[in-house]
Amino acid sequence: DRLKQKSVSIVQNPVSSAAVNHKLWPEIEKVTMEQLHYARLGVGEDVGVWQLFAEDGEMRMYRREEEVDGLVVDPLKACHVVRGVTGRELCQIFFSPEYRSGWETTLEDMTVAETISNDTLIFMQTHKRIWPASQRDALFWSHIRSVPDTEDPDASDLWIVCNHSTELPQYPPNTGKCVRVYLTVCLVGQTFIDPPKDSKKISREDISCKITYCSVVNPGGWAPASVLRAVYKREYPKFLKRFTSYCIEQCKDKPIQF
Ligand code: 6CM
Repeated sequence: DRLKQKSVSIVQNPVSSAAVNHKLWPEIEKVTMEQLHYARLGVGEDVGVWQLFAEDGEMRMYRREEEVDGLVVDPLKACHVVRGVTGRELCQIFFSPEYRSGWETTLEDMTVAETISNDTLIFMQTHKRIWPASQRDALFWSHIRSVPDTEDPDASDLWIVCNHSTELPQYPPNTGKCVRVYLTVCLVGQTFIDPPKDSKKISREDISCKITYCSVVNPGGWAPASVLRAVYKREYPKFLKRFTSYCIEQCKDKPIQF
């Protein structure tokens, strides 16, 4: 029996994604693990100084003012606690195309440009125009996975979705009315379970999820800094509140997915 268990763990240890043979895989692997590390650093342990710009209940949003070639690329980091949902459920909803229009408030259009595997997709999106700048679009791979919590091996697995800009010959940048943005985004969810009262089955009241959302978006071309910063200040809190309440609503009558 011990032998059997050992061979199972050897087989299951390597990343099991069906995307491993894709040419983007080394990049997907590297960027996802880097983002996970970066997300797990507290705002105090991180390099650079974070400035709190929005707060609502347990939600905290921080940014750092940064510019590259005169373009605003302010890194953003947000932490929140969501009750009644798991990290897996939050990440699944953030990743899956069928839910996107239900929570993504800045979206105009979304297409799955390539299905690499069931956990890795390439999305082509157009976003709403911000006056007076040109409309923006984004082409990015999106990867979802669970990883053991190395800091607390007894805790349940962490779930992460990582989105990162890519290129495809079918979708060249800056050819139509849109300017291409370049993004690196991640959402990490860690599930906590309160011991259920009177040894009853775990219910949604006993679970909560700590989430971290990190984002760096390069606008790709001219956009006035003050307008962009004002839009981010309004849109990011709106996004996180809408996204989390959408997840609670979607999950409430369904069996818990750990
Ligand atoms: O992370 C978020 N969404 C993901 C799924 O769509 C994905 C996409 C990120 C795109 C970020 C580009 C935004 C640039 C365009 C901003 C347009 C603002 C329009 C305002 C309309 C009045 O990672 C959530 C992204 C939330 C952005 C606020």
